[in-house]
Amino acid sequence: PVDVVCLGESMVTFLPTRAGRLADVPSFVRGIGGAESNLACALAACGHRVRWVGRVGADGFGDHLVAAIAAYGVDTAAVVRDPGRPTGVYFRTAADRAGDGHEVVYYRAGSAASAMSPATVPLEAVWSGRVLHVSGITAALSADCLALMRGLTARRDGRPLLSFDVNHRPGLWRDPEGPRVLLDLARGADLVFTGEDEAEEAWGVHGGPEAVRRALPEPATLVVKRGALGAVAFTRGPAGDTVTEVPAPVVDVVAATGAGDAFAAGFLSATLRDLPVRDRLRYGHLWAAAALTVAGDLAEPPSHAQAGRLVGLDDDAWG
Ligand code: KDG
Repeated sequence: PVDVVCLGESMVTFLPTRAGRLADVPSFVRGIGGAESNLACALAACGHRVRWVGRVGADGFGDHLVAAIAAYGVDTAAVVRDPGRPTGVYFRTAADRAGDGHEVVYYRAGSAASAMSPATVPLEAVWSGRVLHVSGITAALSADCLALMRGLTARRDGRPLLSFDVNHRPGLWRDPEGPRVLLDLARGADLVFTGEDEAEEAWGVHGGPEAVRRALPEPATLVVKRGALGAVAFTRGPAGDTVTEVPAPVVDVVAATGAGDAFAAGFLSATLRDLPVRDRLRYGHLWAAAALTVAGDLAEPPSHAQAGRLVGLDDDAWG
């Protein structure tokens, strides 16, 4: 029995050995990335049963990705290897002191994962968990991937809880109107994560978390992340509607990449353990804080025992 299935493209990532522009950085260090597998690795590292479903090339980068993700304890048995297409790769640079040089450059067009479709992805494995977690990145990869996302987000009785992270990546959309489809997809999910900034950029929603909720009333739970300000969860249930706001802890940010995935992982971990909404948000913040303080996509999340102590502190300690 699997707790969470994550579906999406994973890539080998290359992180710079020094700050500066892509044109100037002489060498990079290999890591692994991909929003959905980042979430899978974080959950598995904390003892949840997690499966990652995706497609990678039948190449060395594909071997590395599958092995590195499996090493976190994630079940990779349903990952498809494509002999005809390569594994996606991306490079990241870090800003120098003047603040110049933060770039994200993808080499993923035509990747094995871009051929994900309802026909090429093992749907039985996709729906085999208590939760299916997907993200808006997949919708941007190809027409086939968008068709897959439309199918997965179509409401169906009895399906596992569908968790959707909007993950708007402007660099992946050629048509500026493209990201509007993320709103339709989010409407079909049960649990949605979005940044307030993403909702503005992707959908033109201004006016804070309440405005985002008005634009997206369907999901039973909507989490609006506000960066250093914290996060707000809107829930709808038999006992009525609730709005819960939790401030974020103050951290020295090394790199923001992967923090959203870690937040969603912490929130889901607490959801799987039926903790109250306030604690779900606190777990999200704590796991995000761990990811914010490392250069790579992935950090070791705090253990349940450690996190439990911090989550249990009173509101003053969190404010
Ligand atoms: O959330 C982190 C991801 O953005 C990173 O791992 C790369 O999946 C990725 C993407 O498509 O941007």
